[in-house]
Amino acid sequence: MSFNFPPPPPPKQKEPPKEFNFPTPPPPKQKEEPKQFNFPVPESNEIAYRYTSKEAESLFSRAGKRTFEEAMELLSNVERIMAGEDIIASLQEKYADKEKKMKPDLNTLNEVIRVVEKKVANKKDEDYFNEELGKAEAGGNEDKIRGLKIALDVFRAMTAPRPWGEGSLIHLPPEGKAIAIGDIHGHPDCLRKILDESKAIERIKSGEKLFLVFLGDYIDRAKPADSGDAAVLEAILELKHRFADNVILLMGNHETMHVKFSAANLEEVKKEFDKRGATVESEQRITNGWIIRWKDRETGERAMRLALEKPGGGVDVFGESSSPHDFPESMGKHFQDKGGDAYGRYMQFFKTLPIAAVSHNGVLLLHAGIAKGMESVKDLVNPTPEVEFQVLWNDPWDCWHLPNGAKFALSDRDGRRGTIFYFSEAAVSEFFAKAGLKALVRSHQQQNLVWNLLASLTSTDYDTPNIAYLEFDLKKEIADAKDLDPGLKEIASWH
Ligand SMILES: [Mn+2]
Repeated sequence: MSFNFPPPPPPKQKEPPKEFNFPTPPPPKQKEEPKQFNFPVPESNEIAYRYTSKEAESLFSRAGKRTFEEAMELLSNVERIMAGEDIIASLQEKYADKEKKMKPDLNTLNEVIRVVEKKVANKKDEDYFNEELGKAEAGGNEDKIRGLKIALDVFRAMTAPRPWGEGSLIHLPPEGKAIAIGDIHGHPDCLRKILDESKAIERIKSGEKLFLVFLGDYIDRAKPADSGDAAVLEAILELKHRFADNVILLMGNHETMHVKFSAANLEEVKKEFDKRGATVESEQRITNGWIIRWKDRETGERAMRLALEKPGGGVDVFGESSSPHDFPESMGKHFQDKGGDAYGRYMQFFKTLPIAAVSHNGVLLLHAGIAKGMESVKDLVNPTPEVEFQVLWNDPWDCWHLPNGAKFALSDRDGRRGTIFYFSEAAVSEFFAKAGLKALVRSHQQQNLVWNLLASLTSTDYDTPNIAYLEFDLKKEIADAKDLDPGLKEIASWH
């Protein structure tokens, strides 16, 4: 993949305020500097783009079209796989049909697995199976050929380097390629274009060691509003179900936000609203949570944002028209009377998502940013609520260098003063030196940029799939983020 954009003009360097009132700097004004992010964006994806990937097409043929029961069954299957029920289960699923046809020498898949396990234990290599397969082919024994082909597949699957989870942190395999995918936000067309353009499914099916790392924010701000969230969730779940080892789903702030809401106590929620002067008009019970409607939407929205103050323990509230937090509503529109149940089940799932992935060549992938107080990647294994909150919410300071060499500064992004931090190059640099890292890949904002240590992928809720993903090699040694993909250097040159 390469980014063929004209090099953008050099940015306007912002002067730091003369009397910098640390630790509450003014928020960056990204929206007022469109020249920095002047990439060509197709006017309409659906019209401008001709899909070519049959695999992506087939993935989306059912996405968002399942009944409630079908969607929840898919979710349960994925939960089972993610709970560590391992490769054997997914192989059994994969070969369920073929197993029925297997006969004499290797007559059940379980027997194949047992034989392969022995070979793995005895450190036999792939040549053993290739030799046996050669003999069977020479002998023309179709049953044996079929069984050995499956055995070879099983052997490869059991001996291949796989990503592994350590608490909330995923360790990527030491070789292969990774594609980091930024916020999808309920835009199935954007996800489809990414899968189409990268040929990811075809490549995984052909045996390429390719890992898709989704950086979170699958939901909210959907397009179409009534089915986009369901379609994206079903597509990523089907991907995870079919290619459990190749698909990594990280948590974003939108997932955690809804989880926090679904765990909130209604009386506590109302108290938070009262404190902030927002009047609750009505409340509707849904599974594991509530949809609150307030009289004055603006005051309600403000109250909602302020209610996020307490990391890990705060309350979060969603109003009837509370875009960009409209996932409960979109589930209601899509599954009607089952919408609340679907919402509740997805909340259970979101709670289990890891928050970061790390590669052997020093790339750290997460939704938003590094956290104040983090000393090593081990702090992501079982993160404190504060670290987890910041990983999902923090932003890079838009000039990258905070005044006076500061590493972190409190942010008041969206009025959430007190818990979100801006981080500077100095912060990343210091953390990377301790942690042995080279590049941070994150998304979370409407900007696409590469600085020396940071690659930020724009959110697809602005219909920009072509710059919302980044492919890189997991083995190649890199010095910094600019080495992740040669095409990115062009973008990097302006800063
Ligand atoms: Mn986000």
